[in-house]
Amino acid sequence: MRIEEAIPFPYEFEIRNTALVLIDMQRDFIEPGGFGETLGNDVSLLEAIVPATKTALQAWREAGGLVVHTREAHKPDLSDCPSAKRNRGNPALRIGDEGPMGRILVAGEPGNQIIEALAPIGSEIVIDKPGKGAFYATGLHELLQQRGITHLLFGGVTTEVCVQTSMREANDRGYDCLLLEDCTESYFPAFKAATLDMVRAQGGIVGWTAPSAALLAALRSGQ
Ligand code: C5J
Repeated sequence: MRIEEAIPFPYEFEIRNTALVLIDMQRDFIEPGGFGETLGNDVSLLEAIVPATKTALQAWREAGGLVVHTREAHKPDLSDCPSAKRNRGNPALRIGDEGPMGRILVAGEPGNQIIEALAPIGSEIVIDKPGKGAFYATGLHELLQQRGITHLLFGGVTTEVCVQTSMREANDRGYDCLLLEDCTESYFPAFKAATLDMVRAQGGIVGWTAPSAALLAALRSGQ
């Protein structure tokens, strides 16, 4: 398969060697009334990517592609949360505190669940990650290697934090990565734009970007 419109040049992949990785589409970041909103963020920016992401996810499932979901999630005893992460900025609500949707960024809490529209199904991989990157302190690389995955399509939030970190980690591990432009978002539009530019600069130093419509077209045409 080939995504002709990909920047900085066409992206080639085989479905059997490619996974769709959706980063941290969890309620606390995306839904009104969650942790993201308590921090003063406009979550409607993030909510806006849900329809395109859902369409891409459904098409990828129908094509038989592997799906990976991640959540930024700590153990209930916070043993995997460095104090530097918990205390930085002296926030009113810290990781592990009781927030509007349960304990902030703690596995198993209501706010830590992936939003209903994109909920994992069947044998899709779900990774709870204590860091920003999906490869740090998780078994993701090994799981992908076991399945012969060499290419990753990324979506999720936020573009410049967990998505970009995960893409850079993947790049260093040898994956060819493409970021779906309309399936990722930031609370800061300028940061999203800068990240897309950074990823594809210098001949795709981190990878490629493309609109999800280009992926859908490739899947439809089978080429
Ligand atoms: C993610 C964050 N998922 N912004 N987390 O990007 O802290």
